This record gives sequence, C-alpha cells and structure tokens, in this order.
Amino acid sequence: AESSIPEPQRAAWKKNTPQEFQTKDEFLSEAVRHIETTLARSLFNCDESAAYGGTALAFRDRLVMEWNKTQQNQTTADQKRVYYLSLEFLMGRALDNAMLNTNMKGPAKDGMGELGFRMEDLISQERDAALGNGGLGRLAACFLDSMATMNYPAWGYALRYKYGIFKQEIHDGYQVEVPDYWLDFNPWEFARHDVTVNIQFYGGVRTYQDDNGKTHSSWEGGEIVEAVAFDVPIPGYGTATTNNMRMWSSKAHSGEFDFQKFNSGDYEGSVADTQRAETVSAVLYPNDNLDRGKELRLKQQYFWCAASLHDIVRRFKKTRKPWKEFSNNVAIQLNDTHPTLAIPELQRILIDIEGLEWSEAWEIVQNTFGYTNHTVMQEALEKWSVPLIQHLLPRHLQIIYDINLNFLQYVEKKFPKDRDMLRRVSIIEESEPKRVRMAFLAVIGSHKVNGVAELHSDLIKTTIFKDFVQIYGPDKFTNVTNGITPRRWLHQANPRLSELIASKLGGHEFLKDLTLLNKLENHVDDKAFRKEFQEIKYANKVRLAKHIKNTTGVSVNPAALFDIQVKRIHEYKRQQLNIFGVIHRYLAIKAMNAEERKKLAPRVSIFGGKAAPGYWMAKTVIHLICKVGDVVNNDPDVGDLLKVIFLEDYNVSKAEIITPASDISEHISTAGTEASGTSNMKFVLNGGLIIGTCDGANIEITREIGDSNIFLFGNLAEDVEELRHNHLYGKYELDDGLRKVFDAIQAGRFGDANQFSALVNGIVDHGDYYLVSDDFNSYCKTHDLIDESYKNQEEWLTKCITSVARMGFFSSDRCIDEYAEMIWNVEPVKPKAEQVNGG
Ligand code: BZD
Repeated sequence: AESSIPEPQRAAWKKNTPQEFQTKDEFLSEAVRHIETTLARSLFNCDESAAYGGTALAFRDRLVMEWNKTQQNQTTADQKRVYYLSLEFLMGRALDNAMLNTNMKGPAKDGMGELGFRMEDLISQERDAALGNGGLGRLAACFLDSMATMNYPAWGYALRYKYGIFKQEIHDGYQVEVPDYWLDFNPWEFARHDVTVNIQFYGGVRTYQDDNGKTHSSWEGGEIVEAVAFDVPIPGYGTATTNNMRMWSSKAHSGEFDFQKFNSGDYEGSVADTQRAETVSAVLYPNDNLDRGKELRLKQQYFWCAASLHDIVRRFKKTRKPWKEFSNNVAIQLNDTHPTLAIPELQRILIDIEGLEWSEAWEIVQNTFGYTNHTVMQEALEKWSVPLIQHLLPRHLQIIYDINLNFLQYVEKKFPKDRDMLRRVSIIEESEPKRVRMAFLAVIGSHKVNGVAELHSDLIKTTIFKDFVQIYGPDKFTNVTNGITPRRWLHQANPRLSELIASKLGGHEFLKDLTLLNKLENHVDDKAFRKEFQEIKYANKVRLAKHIKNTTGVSVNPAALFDIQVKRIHEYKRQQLNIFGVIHRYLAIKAMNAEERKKLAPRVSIFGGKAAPGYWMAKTVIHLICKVGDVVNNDPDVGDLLKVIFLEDYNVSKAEIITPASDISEHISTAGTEASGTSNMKFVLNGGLIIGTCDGANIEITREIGDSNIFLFGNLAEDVEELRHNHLYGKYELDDGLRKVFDAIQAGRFGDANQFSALVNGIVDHGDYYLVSDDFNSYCKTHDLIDESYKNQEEWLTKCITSVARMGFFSSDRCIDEYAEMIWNVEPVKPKAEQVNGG
C-alpha cells in the first residue's frame, strides 16, 4: 500500500509525474517532443506516419499513467478479477479509440491541424491489430472495451502472433494471401522482458511414492519454450479505468540461442531450435469454424494457456490466501474451446505442484471456469488426437483420462446400465485414432456454459450437449446474447450520427447506457432530425463510394440502394445465395423493356470477406462474385441499375467505413448455423435495415425492433433436418429461378463455366446441404419487397430511425453485466478520485 512508502519518495514521485494535456498546446508540446526525440524526426521530415507516431505516443503516455493507477487500485481493492482467455482479439486500430475514450480528440485534432495534418489521415496510418478471424475475435475486443468502461477488474490473455490474419489481395478475380507483419511499429504494446514463463513440451511422467506411501506424478524432461509478456492498455470510455491485455510471445529458452549447442559446435542446430521456439507464436491460423487438428496449433493453445495460468496463479499466491479462496478471487472465461487445456493445466498445478487432493482441486477448477460456445457445427468442434496429446503433453493426457473416469463413474451412478450414454458423453471418442472431445472437457470442467444468442443457446441444449443437460440439469446452461461496443461501432465509426443523437438526447450518456436510445422514438416525426439523419446516411455512402472508386476503379451512384454482405466467406453464411440472387436480378434487368427499367430502384451489391486459404469452395464463391461484377459492371444495358463490387481485404478498420454506409445488409445463413452474428447489430445501430433468416441474433433483433422493420425470409431451423433429408432422397425440385441462374452460369456468361461447376453441383447433385434452393424463391421475393419499400423513402427512413432507437439491448455492456452477474460473480472497482475522469 502507498502508506508503506516514505513521504519524501512519494513527494518526489508526485512532483515529477508527467503532465496531462487538456488543450491543443499542451497536446502539441507532448506530441512534438515525441516526434523529435522518440522518433528522431524534425520539422523537415515529419510526414504523416511520424505525425501519427507522435500523436499515438502522446496518448499512450496518458493511458499508461491511468493504467498504472488502475492496476494499483485493483490490487488494493482485493476483489475478484476476471480473466478472458481468447486465442483471438480483433482489436483493429487503437488511436481513434484512445482519443475518444479519453475524450481528448478535440485538442489533438486542432494541434495536428496546426502542423498541417488532417486527423483522419493520421488515424489511417495505423495498421490494424488483426489477431483474429471474425466474429469470435471481434467479440473479445468489444468485451475488453465494455469491461474497462464499466470498471470491471479484468484482463484479456492473448497470443502475440507475429503475423495476424493474412492481407487479402484480389488478382484477376482470385484471392491471394499476403502475410500481415504488423509489428514493425506498434506503440501500443509494452514488452515485459521481466515477466516470463517457461513452458514445457514433450517429455514423460515419473510416478513415485512419498514417505507416507502416497503416489505422486511429475512431468519431466522434454523441451522448454519461453513465454514473454507484452502488455497493451485498454482504456474505458469516460472513466479512468484502464485495463490490461497481456499477449504472450514465444522465444527460445536460453537467450538468443542454445549456448551449449553453440559451444559444442552445433551452431546450425542452435539456430534451428531458436526458430522452432519462435514459431509457436508466429502465425494466427486463418480458419474460422473449421478444426484442422494441426500439432502447432495445439502447441499454441497449451503455450498460451499455461503461461496465462502461471501468471494468474502467481498473482493469487501473492495474496497469501488459502487455495479454497482461489475461485473467490479468480474467474476465467474460455472463449470457445481453444483454451480448454487450461482446465487440466490448473488441475495439474494444484495436484502435482501445490499438493492438493484431487477432489479439492477439481472443485476449485470447476468453480473457476466458465465456457462460451460459439458453434454447433460438427466440423468446427475441436477434437485432438490422443496420440498427439500423449506425445506433446503426456501428463495432461493422464489428467484428462482421470477427469473422464470420475465423470463417467458419476454418470453411471445417475444412469445405471446406460452403456450408450457413457459412450456418447465420454471425453474420449472411440475412433481410430482416439480423440479428445474438447467441448465435453470444457463443459465438465466449468460451472456455467453459455451460448451466444437465444436460439443458439437452446440448440446446444438439444443437440451437442443434450446428454449433459440430463446429467447436470438445465441450470448449468445459460444464454448471453452477444453485443457490440457502441463506442467503436457508433461514436467512432459514425461520428455525425453519434453527435446528432447526442443533440437530441441532451448528451452522450447513451454511449454508456445504450437503452437511452429509446428516447429517439419521440423524434421520429421531427422534420429537421429526419433530414439530418438521411443526410448523414448519404454522406456515409459518398465516403464508401469514394473508397470503392479508389480501390476497384468502379463508379457507383451513392443514391442507389447499397446492399452489403461483409463477413468471412463460408458456405453456411451463403454468399452463394446472394450472388445467385444478383445474377437472377441481372437476368431480369436484361429481360426488361425501357419502361420497366425506369421503375427499378438502382442497386449496388457489395461483398467483402476473406476465405480460409485452404477453403476451395469459399474461394470459388469469391471468384464468381468478381466475374459477375466484370460482366454486370460493363454491360451498357444495365448502367446504374446494378453494380457488383467485391471489396478487397475486409477488416475492422474497413468495417468502420462500410457499416455506416448500408441501406440493406445481408445475414442469410442457413437457419440454425450462425450462432449469433454481430455485424447484424452494427448495421442496424448505424441506421441500415437488414435482410435475414430466422437465425442467431436476427431473431432477437426482430423482437426488439419489430417485425415490420426487418426483412425476414426462408425456412426455419426446426425444418432444416427434414429438408436436408428430402434432398438426399430426391424428394425436391430445384427452384425454377435458380435453374435459370445455373443455365446462365453454365452457358459461360460469367467466364469459363467449369470454374463454377462445384458450386452448382453441390446444390444440384450433392444434397444442397445449406438449402440454397429451398430458400431461393423466398429470398428473391423478399428482395423485390425491399425494392418496393425503398421507393417510399419517408417510410424507409421511419423504419431506420425506429430501429436505431430500439437497439439498446445489443450493447456489449449489457452482455458484460450478464456475465458478471450470472457467471463470474464479480463487481466493478471504482477508479480512485484522483484519477482523471475522461469523457
Ligand atoms: O462467433 C462466431 C460465430 O460464427 C458468430 O455467429 C458469433 O456471432 C461470433 C461471436 O460469438 N464464430 C467465430 O467467429 N469463430 C471463429 O472465428 C473460429 C476461429 C477459430 C476456430 C473456430 C472458430
């Protein structure tokens, strides 16, 4: 505590605490100092990148001071902390977020203006921190923002990939992957070379008896890789709380390389070892919703779990509390099954190292962990091969087997003689080779399991975890519907809309309590407000049109209806349904006379998203979109009536430009496959409408905004199984409209038809697993309805405004409060009065 430090030291420290800035000049003196000294640039060679650097460093100083105080304050408060373990954090850029959350963008903007720079240009100098694939990683980032904003004592634990998700380039209509080396200038991280953990791999287990005849196990031998901590400050909005995200980076154990090998003449061997160690945190696996079972991925998972747990346990031991207090001090949330090895690892620490009894340790483990599931799709469920775990983590495999044994004995008692139940719920799948079902291990090792939207949370209880509901009762399973941070996804991405709302609601409180948006409904008939709302949408579309022109060369009309689908390319998300619908529309336009064409609302169909490098079908979909674009965009018959755009390299910072510019966005997964979706929430919050299936959070969005404000179509989740069955037994007919689309593709109207045969055959001959044909007619009709609605601009605008007003539920602040209360049992820690209150 502070009182233990002698007064003169305290005074000296206080006197020399770095200056905070409130004004333009105070900001400039900090920024310019950094440009001159930290970056070694002068007035004569200060370009945009240096100006960005100076601004970032000036703000970083601010964050660091609050960060230090927050950590000190949270330690003294001695309350339960939350640790959010996620293999992905899709943070995007940090500068604008830092300026807005500290409420000091104004002085910075004015200051940099004086140096001759526009703040938007500086902001776009920053590279995205793209340590994630899609929704799962972005959810983790939104949660960090919410936890800091609401003063929860929380840390994120991450892996510091040297290469984030690849950069996507489109060459001649094909995706090309380029490595994303993002670390050459990253002012937001602090290397903690003094915070390291040695992580063990391979080796074997030695069993021995102590003097009392008790048996012990010890994991010995193998190789060591060192984990080094890198910390990133996470500022809350309008609060001094600044939390920590700790990223682990791998390096060779004994310094640069193995000096023993070096000294014995094996120089190359020592270099190879070094590189092998660094490989562990080298690259983010670019698959979303697919498990490929690669050894290096398992190494990453263990490396990061073990380092994080070691850190958490070390922090707990400093409190000198007894072990039974552990879960009153620590809540660990598992973001999907990727961190599930943390469960046997904590059990190992407690029994092998700390000497607790099995059952005492196991109770601590179960009380500590919560597990969030993000998918029910079989191909995405992690199952690690037993021989692989045996080889890499021999002691953990034993512990997993012991967990399973205890669990199966418990089940056997509850359901005597149900052999099939035991086979079904066993952590070990009796395949060749045997495999460890990580989701089952996560359920068994946690006290709560949650899905991410109501439908999804119901589905996990009736499908993949059905037996576990019988075993543990329904209370172990719960729902926390996803949300998004309104700071980044409204205030930062759409500043004009944020200001307009603030002007109507009398301030920015809605950014901290999004339910206040409901007051906007009182203004839905206010002429001036409506006009301004509409103008903002138009301006956002102009901005996106410029980006489209700059990156693709295609001119699009900002007055056209912007129809957007941006997300990872996946068959279950059905970008193929969208592009087939676009072709259908194109064929219809071609068949129209001039009179009919005049009546049609002009459209721009915009796609964006990455395909996993090995996902051939997804790459084919990108190719088709590009080829359709080439034909449609150059067809003089069509003109402005239809444009088809594929935006390269969709990522968080591009989403900030794209999201505010939509009229309609597409969330059209096969019912029952999209766990929640979060971009659906972002689009509606930014005054766009959506077309969607009855899937994931679309259902709850409909409940909140009203079914007249959303365009729903397609079959329901409950009917999917039967429809799939019908396809397999030939009890269906290909939709007529879709047949015409396929005819056009097969006639070569979009280039070599062979290129697209797998896409067509998957539907015609191979069971149409994602039910594109079944939903096609209803999809196209719903788009016709959209055309009709868009013609009545006043009614459309009313729908948009009403929807924004009703989106309060989807703030990630609400999610975090639900997790805190139902799963973590943690309370906020108020920042100390002496901390500066941003916002
Ligand atoms: O998680 C997504 C779901 O598909 C969305 O429906 C949901 O909204 C979000 C947040 O809950 N899942 C992913 O993004 N999953 C992955 O990216 C992923 C990555 C690696 C391995 C498995 C899945």
